[in-house]
Amino acid sequence: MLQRTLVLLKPDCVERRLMGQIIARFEAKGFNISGMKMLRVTPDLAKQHYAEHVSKPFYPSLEAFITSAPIVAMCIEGLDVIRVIREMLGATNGLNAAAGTIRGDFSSSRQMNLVHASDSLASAERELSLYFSNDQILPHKLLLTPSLRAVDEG
Ligand code: FUP
Repeated sequence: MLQRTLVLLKPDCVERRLMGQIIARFEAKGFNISGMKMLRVTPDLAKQHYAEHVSKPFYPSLEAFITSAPIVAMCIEGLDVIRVIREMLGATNGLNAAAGTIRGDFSSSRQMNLVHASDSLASAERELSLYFSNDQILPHKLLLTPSLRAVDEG
C-alpha cells in the first residue's frame, strides 16, 4: 500500500551532523522524499505533536529537548513506508534498538533517539497536517521506479 509518513530529524540529529547519513538510508531504501523543511518546534507544536504524552512525568523534559534547536521535517512516501521506516528506526530507546537500525547504530539514549516517525496511518495523517500544508507536499513519480520494484508490486 502506497503511504505517506512524517519523519522528524530531531535536535540531536542536527547537532551531531547525522542528517545526511540518515536521509541517505531512506533514499537508498527507495523511498521518496516529497516534503522537507527545517523549523524550530514551538512549545505549542510540541504539545500538539506529543498530545498523548503531555500529562506524563517525562513530558517537560521531552518538550525542552524537542524545542531546543532546529529540526528537519520530512514527508516520505513509499509502499508500506509507515511500518518499514519504524523498523529502520529500531526500538525507542537507542540502548535497546537492534544493531543495523538507525537508533541501534547511532543512539544510546531514550530521549535523544535522533528520529521520529509516525506509527500508524491515523498518526501519519494527523502529524503530517501539523507540519505541512497540502501545497508543501510535492509528490512525483520517480523515473527510476522500474529499477526499484516490479510493476505488479505497486
Ligand atoms: P516513539 O514512538 O518511538 O517515538 O516513542 P514514544 O511515542 O513512546 O515516545 C515519544 C518520545 O518520548 C520518544 F522519542 C522518546 C521520548 N520519551 C522520553 O523522553 N522519556 C520516556 O520515558 C519515554 C519516552
